[in-house]
Amino acid sequence: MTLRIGIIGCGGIGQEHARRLHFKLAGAQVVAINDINLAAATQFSEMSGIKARVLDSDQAVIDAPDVDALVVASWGPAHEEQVLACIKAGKPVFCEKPLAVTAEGARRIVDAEVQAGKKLVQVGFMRRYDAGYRALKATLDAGTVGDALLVHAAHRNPAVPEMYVGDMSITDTFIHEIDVFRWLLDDDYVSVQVIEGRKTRNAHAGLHDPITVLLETRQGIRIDTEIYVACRFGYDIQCHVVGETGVASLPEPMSVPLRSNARQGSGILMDWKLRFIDSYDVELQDWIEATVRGEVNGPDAWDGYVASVTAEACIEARKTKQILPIALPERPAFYARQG
Ligand code: NAI
Ligand code: ISE
Repeated sequence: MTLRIGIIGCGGIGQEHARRLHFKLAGAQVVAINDINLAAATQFSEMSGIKARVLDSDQAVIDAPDVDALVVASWGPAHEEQVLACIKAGKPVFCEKPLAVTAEGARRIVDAEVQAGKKLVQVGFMRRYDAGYRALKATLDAGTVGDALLVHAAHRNPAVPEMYVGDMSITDTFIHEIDVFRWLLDDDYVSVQVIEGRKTRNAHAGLHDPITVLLETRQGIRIDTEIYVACRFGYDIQCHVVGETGVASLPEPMSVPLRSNARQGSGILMDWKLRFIDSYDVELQDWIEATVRGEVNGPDAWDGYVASVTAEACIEARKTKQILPIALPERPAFYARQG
């Protein structure tokens, strides 16, 4: 069966997902698209060669009888309403992060899905599909370094645009770590502290950069993460898990080690798209196959909700300069972990 897909939001990542779904991955075809900028959507449909129907509203894509499933890649503030509309229509939806821009909004999605009685929502936390993170998780699950005690991590971007301001280091960037550490450690968070230290002169006026986030999990694991989005030197994702008998680290992306000109070293990527390009492919191929089986296999609405609750706690902790508790309701049976 070919899964017929509607895309809502044809900006940077919407275009990339549309191309990979239509041309690269197996079992899917993009049949309808929408963007609030209809001219841009039309141009994309033609220029990309996808030649999907361009519909004049998000709801028209959701309602289209030949659309089996949706990809929501619009701006974050539009996600909640669009995902709720997909649930109402009974259609599976892959929503880019964040699931919603508030925890309350994400909770409304969880409640609507539970009410509908069927899991339909997957959130675009693609790091769970990255070969490096998967190898690290397999190492931890095998007990190779014993129980995890500490995590030292970093999320470094070379630069961010002027529109990236305020708490986006948390809501746009650190949100990936929030999700991936829960999955990696099979745990949830109980407290958070955010520390603003010396600011780099390379950050623009609206941004305090870098920051450090300290999370504590239910099992007492302490996680420190540096978020440094004007670091200049590269897109650099680090994760080192200290266990009782050793340290397990996220593998570096492949790069040819060089000895040349009296120096030795290897390259660092500059673009997050290149760092995670394979994981987007694996993520969406898995989504296509699970959707055809009528399942949600990846990060679900509950994961999206927990990420939003945690992000809000981080923002409050940053504002108050306090160590704050993270209060999560019990995971509903509807979202019980598989396996
Ligand atoms: P973008 O700004 O390039 O594209 C967003 C598009 O959505 C624009 O074309 C805009 O016109 C359209 N749009 C806005 N509101 C809309 C609405 N109500 N209905 C239809 N279209 C609407 O942004 P980008 O980078 O593509 O990000 C989109 C989403 O994907 C964001 O939530 C972002 O956080 C997420 N993202 C996820 C990444 C990941 O690694 N998983 C990487 C980059 C973005
Ligand atoms: C961007 O929106 C993403 O989602 C990337 O994966 C992340 O690394 C980057 O920091 C964000 O700005």
